[in-house]
Amino acid sequence: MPVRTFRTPHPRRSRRALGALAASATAAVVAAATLLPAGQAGAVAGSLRTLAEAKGVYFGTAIGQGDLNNAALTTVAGAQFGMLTPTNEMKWETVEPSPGGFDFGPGDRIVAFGQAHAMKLRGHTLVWHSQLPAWMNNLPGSQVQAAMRNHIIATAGHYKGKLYSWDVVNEPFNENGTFRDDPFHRAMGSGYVADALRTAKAADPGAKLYLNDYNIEGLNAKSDAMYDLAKSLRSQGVPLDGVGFQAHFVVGQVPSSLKANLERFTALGLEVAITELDDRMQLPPDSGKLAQQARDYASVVTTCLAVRGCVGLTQWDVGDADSWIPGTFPGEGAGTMYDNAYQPKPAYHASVDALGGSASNPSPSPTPTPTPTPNPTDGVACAVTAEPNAWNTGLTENVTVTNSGSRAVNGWALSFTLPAGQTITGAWNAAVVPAAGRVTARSLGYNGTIAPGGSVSFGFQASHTGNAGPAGQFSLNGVACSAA
Ligand code: 9MR
Repeated sequence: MPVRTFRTPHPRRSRRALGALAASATAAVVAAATLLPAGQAGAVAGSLRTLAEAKGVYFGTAIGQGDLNNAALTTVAGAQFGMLTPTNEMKWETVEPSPGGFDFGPGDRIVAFGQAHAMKLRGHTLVWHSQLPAWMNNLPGSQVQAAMRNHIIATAGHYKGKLYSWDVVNEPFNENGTFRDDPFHRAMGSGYVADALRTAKAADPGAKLYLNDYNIEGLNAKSDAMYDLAKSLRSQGVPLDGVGFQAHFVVGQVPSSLKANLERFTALGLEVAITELDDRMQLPPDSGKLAQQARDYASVVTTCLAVRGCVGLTQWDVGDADSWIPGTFPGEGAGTMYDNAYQPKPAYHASVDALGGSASNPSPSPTPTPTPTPNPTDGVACAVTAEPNAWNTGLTENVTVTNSGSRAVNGWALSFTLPAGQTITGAWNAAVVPAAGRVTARSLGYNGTIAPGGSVSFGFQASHTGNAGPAGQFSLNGVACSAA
């Protein structure tokens, strides 16, 4: 069967209007949310998130600021997913609509939702041919490099320490593997990619830096081009950490070479991630198409789990009602794991099964997250910054730990003391226990290694009773740290 070409959506095309939700279905979803233990937003036993994290990977979703008003959608997002990508809120036209005029409000709202649900965050995207403001499309070539650097420094700088990763460059290639003719390539040639990565590294040294594209999931001319670029960047020492495979699939057409393709990228020392998964079909859905979709989702999840270096999967949008697909591919849709009323579809149950859960028992005891065994302490030295951001009764705190020792730390446990009255209610980029007093944050599957001179950031939210000061007395794998 010929693989259908993925068409780049028109930037101005409006999203499909959200369908009216069946009141009873909404009530059922909201009722399920009341089962959440107080103060543990996000941690639902047997969820995609919990099962994925038990396997050392994340399972994420994408939402936009308009979605924040949809109770059924946000309930599913907060309960089932542990990673969050803003669909449009960190794109250039939103963030810098006029030269040097920045608006981080929409992106900040997505970050706040993620932090409130103890989710990790993917930044999307710094440099992309689409959703550029007119002034950027019309800029003389001689000014493009400075504008690109300024945009990256301001945007990655604003979110510094808060994001797991950035899609630094999105969709650089045409289908035949040549570079797209966009303002960046026209002004700087292919060197714009390295320039953007180096600039992002300087702005947020702790974020994983990614290139991201669609139709590169299987072995083909476009993925060959991405592979050659990634290999060349790595050999030049350009700070590239990962490649994102968007995975906008058509039912029955998941490429059989997905695993082999991901593995050639991880062999370069890169991490890989499925970043925008959906699996569309001709509407209306029927049981045969939904069964094939379930097999497709299961195979993608299974493949990621089987590839060492595949750090996680993100589904693009939460449910079929908020999906971008029908607005771009008229007559097609139903690409997510949740139907128009945010009820789980066969693809959800198949994904749960693939993650080792039991679809017939929605609340199995989760497998304990494997605890990394810290290596010996000789040669370990560390410096820590801890920056709380408080309001009357709560705070979020970003912590960055730098390995100032002589060798890599593999698997870290950072212990610290919370001021009296502070109680942790959630964390991102680390597992933190207990909730008060002397606590320990442990690395997750994807961020356990800190190279000499390197650093890792994580964070938590906490309630407080008046003392909103930073944590103190940090020690890394048992060795006391200095303040950075
Ligand atoms: O989900 C996004 C949708 O709301 C926008 O209308 C569209 C405009 O281009 O972008 C969608 O997200 C895209 C992502 O940023 C990059 N890969 C393809 C995604 C789906 O079009």
